[in-house]
Amino acid sequence: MKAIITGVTGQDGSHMADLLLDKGYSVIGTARRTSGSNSKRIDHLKNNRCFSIVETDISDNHSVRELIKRHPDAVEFYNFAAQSHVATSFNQPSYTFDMTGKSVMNILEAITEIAPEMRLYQASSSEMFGSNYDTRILYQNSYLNVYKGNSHFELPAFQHEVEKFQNEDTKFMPQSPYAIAKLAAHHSVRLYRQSKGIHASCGILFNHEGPRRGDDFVTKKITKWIGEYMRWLEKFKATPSMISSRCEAKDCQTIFFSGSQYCFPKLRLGNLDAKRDWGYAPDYMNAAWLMLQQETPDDYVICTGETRSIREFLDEAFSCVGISDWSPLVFIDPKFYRPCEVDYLKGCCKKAKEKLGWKPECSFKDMVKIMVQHETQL
Ligand code: NAP
Ligand code: F7E
Repeated sequence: MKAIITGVTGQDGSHMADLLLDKGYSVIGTARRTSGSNSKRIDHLKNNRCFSIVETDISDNHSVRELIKRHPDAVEFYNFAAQSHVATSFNQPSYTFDMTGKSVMNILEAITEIAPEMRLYQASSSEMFGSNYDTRILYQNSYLNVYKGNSHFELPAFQHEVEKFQNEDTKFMPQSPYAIAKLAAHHSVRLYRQSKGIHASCGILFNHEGPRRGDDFVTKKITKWIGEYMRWLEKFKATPSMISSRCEAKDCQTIFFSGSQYCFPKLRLGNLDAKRDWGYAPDYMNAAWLMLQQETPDDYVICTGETRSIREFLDEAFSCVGISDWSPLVFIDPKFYRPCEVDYLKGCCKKAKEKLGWKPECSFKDMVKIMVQHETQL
């Protein structure tokens, strides 16, 4: 069996290549031309005879058609290619719309015309929910009413918990050019599924992380910094407790050793209060594969059902290296605040559990540990 993966040089594409090769597929990965090499996530596959790379830019209609013409026998097509950074999308909105949104039309058209039996996976995103969530009341371990939208309502006066969540029925309310582009692609896939009858499914994936995460995403940025900081301490045979109290000054951007000239830049971050439902990337690729094994194409939310703030991620990550108070090491830089934020994400993947038999395997704690260990052991 043959499959095509766009964006194979990225986090998800590279994990998907590993997963499919393990299952015995032959994999055609696509990469766009760049002036330098960006193949570090797939270097381990370069001698694998079942893996090859084809140069393709998904924003170029001709290039996508040629790809499918050359491999009409591929049974599955996984589209992970995108400008995937939310903050960047505010500075490059049209580019993001073209790459992340409009390009998907090239893929849909080419599959419909050249290989209508080919099954398509589109990487949709929880960012499409933006500022919206639904609410339900948990009472004596069962859910009572579900309230649509994030409007306020009167709570009945008995013992209960109110849970805010997003699932396949939650209305989309995108908060960034990235999310708008993803939503355009999401609806295009639904339309081609309905109007042209192709087998195309969207995975509405919540944030998923791991050592292969891009450097500018918050989890990788934090864990990478921890790795570099620990190596810096090691170089001077120092311990975290030898750090000078000078760095506790709010506007101080550097970390010092007591009484020495050695310094290290603090970890610069933006909004620490946003909440995300973070899972482990390889688990999520399994869900994407399962979607394409179904007889009927459909859209699924993929998540852990747990939500945590960036502060909580910092607590967990620093605790892995024995640091309980990270506040003197972090500098809040307004540059990393977004013009519009997604404050709260917590998914409900009941449909994926029931229909795909999928559930997340790796816990939040283990995922953070894997990321920190990867960075400290480099
Ligand atoms: P990523 O690491 O940023 O990878 C994106 C990939 O797309 C890279 O291989 C990149 O190539 C490629 N690409 C960008 N523009 C392209 C173009 N015009 N033509 C061909 N390839 C292009 O992203 P990821 O975290 O693996 O995410 C994979 C997909 O899932 C993305 O579509 C993302 O938006 C979506 N998603 C991600 C998450 C998450 O939490 N990770 C959640 C929901 C949805 P270069 O190496 O050349 O840059
Ligand atoms: O931000 C806050 C930031 O960039 C997470 C992409 O894969 O997941 C990802 O999008 C949160 C935000 O991911 C910094 O404001 C604070 O609230 O790691 P992120 P994201 O924006 O959630 C979704 C599902 C996708 O689809 C996307 O492709 O962290 N934050 N300080 C920061 N974020 C960054 N990047 N850098 C900071 O310094």
